[in-house]
Amino acid sequence: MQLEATELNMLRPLLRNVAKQSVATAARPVASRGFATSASAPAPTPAFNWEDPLNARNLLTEEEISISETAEAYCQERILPRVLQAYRDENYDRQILEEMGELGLLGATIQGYDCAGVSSVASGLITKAVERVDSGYRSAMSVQSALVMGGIEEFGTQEQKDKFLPKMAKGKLLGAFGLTEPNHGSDPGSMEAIAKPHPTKKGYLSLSGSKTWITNSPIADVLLVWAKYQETGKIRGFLVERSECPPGTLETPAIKDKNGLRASLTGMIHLDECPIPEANMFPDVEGLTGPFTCLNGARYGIAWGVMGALEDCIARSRTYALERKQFKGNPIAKYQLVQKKLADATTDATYGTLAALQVGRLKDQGKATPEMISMIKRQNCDRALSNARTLQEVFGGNAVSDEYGIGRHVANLFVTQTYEGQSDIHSLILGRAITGLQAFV
Ligand code: TGC
Ligand code: FAD
Repeated sequence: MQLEATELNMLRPLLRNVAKQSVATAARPVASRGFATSASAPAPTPAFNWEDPLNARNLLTEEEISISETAEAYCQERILPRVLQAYRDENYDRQILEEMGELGLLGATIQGYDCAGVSSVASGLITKAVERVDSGYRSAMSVQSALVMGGIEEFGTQEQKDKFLPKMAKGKLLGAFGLTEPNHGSDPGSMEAIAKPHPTKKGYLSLSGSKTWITNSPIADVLLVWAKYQETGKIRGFLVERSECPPGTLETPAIKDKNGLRASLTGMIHLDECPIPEANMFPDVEGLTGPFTCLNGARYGIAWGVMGALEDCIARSRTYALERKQFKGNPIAKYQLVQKKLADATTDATYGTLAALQVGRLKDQGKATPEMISMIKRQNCDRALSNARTLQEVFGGNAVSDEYGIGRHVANLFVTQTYEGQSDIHSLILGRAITGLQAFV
């Protein structure tokens, strides 16, 4: 199903205009608008809202609420109807990226280059809206926005920014981020990919090596590949343009038959003496600081996103439990064991969202640390996976049917707990920060 051009046009001005206002009024929380009570009339007791139990909405600006609603409307009306078939077919419709680009959802925190320039919290809300539908769609967006566009914005030359960012913001160029190798996943510092001076082409480097489990790689146009620069032995970032690679120097085979994240394309990157212009290397950043800086943005986004997936699991389970009757015609939602599952999951989704929001606010003030991001990435992924798995039980046998959507989230959430630093790796990052003792030596 394709989004009609007219419908996109209705949504697009909203997000872009909202983003502009957002910059002007970001410091004004919605709460400051009122809810004043008169001295004589007692304030009415607010009702409990199971969809936002601690009223996180109260901490958002009006602009953030509008952006969130625009993203939610697009995701629920336009990509949700496509996901079941895409997941069955193990297919990613590239049109989705262009639609997201039209709406200003790609590279949304970047200022300029045709990007929306929204707050980190607004970008988290977009991510949450997308992952409420499917982690795979969020994955494609995260790689494009945080890992590749974020990397170019942070470390690229002016020429690289001008060349790639506007087209990537529109979804016309698709990015991939190659860090993981077949023999080096949690420990990318030991990577083997290497960039040497090209033996025959002046002004070019020769890039060789293999990357694996790379989101978007089979169809990506721009691949940000991290490799050791032979001259110094230090890790550097290289922008590999598929259209410029001579035959046989770049292969990106798909990894098929995945049992999770099936609505996202995953593959390998094989580089065999691929000529890369020196101008396509990031000029200054050396070592793991480069890829990990990009990962800070993507891990932050995942912490928001998985709360969207968990909220969808809660809503689906609640509806099912209210409708499904067992024992004397009672809805199973009446039984305390079922209620406890919903209470646990709702509590974790609420705490996780508030924690991500706090880190987002600190991020915009320049006060967020990588350890904070490790904390929310780990905790939110772990809680989302554990609760989704428990809520799956509410569906009984029907949980096994893909029509109910819960099994898809559970399988996806295993992946979110694994990529961008598996949860135990983030425990070690936190443990190191807490004790001051290095665990990785
Ligand atoms: P370590 O000594 O800790 O650090 C090496 C250098 O990197 C710097 N650094 C950071 N800089 C910015 N942000 C961060 N979060 C940083 N973490 C570390 C650090 O300051 C140091 O700089 P310098 O100047 O001293 O050299 O390195 P280590 O080798 O001991 O690292 C250990 C560990 C566990 C932290 C690290 O290797 C790790 O995080 N492993 C997990 C690997 C990972 O996250 N891979 C992700 C692959 S990409 C992906 O999964 C995308 S999926 C996308 C999708 O589909 O959504
Ligand atoms: P390993 O590093 O082999 O780890 C296996 C297990 O050992 C884990 O549980 C880990 O926690 C544990 N372990 C490892 N070291 C230690 C230690 N010191 N102490 C205790 N436990 C330890 N990568 C990219 O670069 N770009 C992408 O776009 C990308 N997309 C992905 C998409 C999908 C669908 C998947 C599944 C992965 C993707 N990845 C990507 C790769 C991902 O980042 C890695 O799978 C992840 O970092 C873990 O590496 P590994 O699979 O090699 O596991």
